Amino acid sequence: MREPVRGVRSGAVVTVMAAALLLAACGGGSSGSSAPTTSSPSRSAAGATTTQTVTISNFMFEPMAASVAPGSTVTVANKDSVTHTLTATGGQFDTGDIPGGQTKTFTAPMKAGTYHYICNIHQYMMGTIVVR
Ligand SMILES: [Cu+2]
Repeated sequence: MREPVRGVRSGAVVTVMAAALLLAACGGGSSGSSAPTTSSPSRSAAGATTTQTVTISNFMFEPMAASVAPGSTVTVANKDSVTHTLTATGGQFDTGDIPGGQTKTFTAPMKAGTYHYICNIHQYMMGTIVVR
């Protein structure tokens, strides 16, 4: 007659553990945000997307308006199969030729402001670097 007793006891232990798990889950949810942010780009106080990388694909810069910290190193990844450049129209920065599939970097200006750039090869390709 021991088996039914053991069955009841182990069932009670499982119930207690489940309750503890529920309590732990509830306790952790009150202060955290609902969306995990580990893989998202960090956000500046102004709400603009802050990035260290500009991607070129399909003859477009992404993001078209990248917010970066003064003097930061910005990586430009060319995902196209043709050569592009990222060249400031005011001459503040220029990656030079980035062959298809390759990556180059440039240094963002130290002075806060909005800097327009183009691809020197395809001058209809445009984007903006916002230093803040
Ligand atoms: Cu281009």
